[in-house]
Amino acid sequence: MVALETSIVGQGLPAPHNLRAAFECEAAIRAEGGVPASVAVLDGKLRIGLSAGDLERVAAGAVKVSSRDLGPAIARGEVGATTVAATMRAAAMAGIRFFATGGIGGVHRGHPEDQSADLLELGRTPVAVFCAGAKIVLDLPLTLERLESLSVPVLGYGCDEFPAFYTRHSGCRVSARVDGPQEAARVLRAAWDTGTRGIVVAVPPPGELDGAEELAQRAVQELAGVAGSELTPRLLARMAELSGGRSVDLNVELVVNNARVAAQVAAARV
Ligand code: PSU
Ligand code: MN
Repeated sequence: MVALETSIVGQGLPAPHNLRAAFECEAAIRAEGGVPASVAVLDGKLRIGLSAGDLERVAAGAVKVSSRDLGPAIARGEVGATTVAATMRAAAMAGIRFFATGGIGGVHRGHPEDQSADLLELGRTPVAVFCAGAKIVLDLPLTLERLESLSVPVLGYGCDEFPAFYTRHSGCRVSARVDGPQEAARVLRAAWDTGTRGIVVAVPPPGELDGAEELAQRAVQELAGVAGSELTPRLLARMAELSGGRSVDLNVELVVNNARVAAQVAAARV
């Protein structure tokens, strides 16, 4: 089983790309013989495994639900789109160890006090998060320092450099490289057997966004006054505008690629 988050459907991607990404991720997992489990808060419950209709409800409008927001969203009966942090919790509660997303949250550039709850959840919850690294709009060196402090392995899937979501290049190194599903599965098994909790499996994106760093600098500068849970969705939306939609196409491609790789590693016999 491979868990999927829905903040990417509710906040991260514009329609109709958000639902397309969700359906294509589920299809990619099934094509590898896996079972997709998209996660959301619906009808006063934390739901693990969604129907097409459920995903459409999330796409039609949902609040962003990180770990701390689970209680209020469930108790109030809100439609909640779960972030990496909240989805990791849900996956762990259901005994699911594999989870695919686009890119994890991290430490924001120029705002080191703004650290995604994704990092803390990785430090405490035993789930492998397959992602194209962390979003380029973040402070990647600081994000990797935090992950090191939290004892979170950052595995490069066929790469030595930590990917930056819209590009394979960040100038930062991963903590260990793994080549192929078998080796990845063996490393995950050995890490969990020795007390490791969350693990980042960083998969290079299947394409490159030209000028990604320049666009990221511009988006970060323009949104310097925005804080809190709104910031990441606003940065992604601005990257989409500045790139003329090219960041959105790449975002869909990379999250589907991550779902496929997660299913392949989940299926590996070790
Ligand atoms: N990956 C994507 N798009 C997204 C996200 C990840 O391709 O929108 C979401 C994830 O849900 C992640 C969140 O947990 O962005 C980070 O938000 P914050 O920085 O507020 O923790
Ligand atoms: Mn934040």
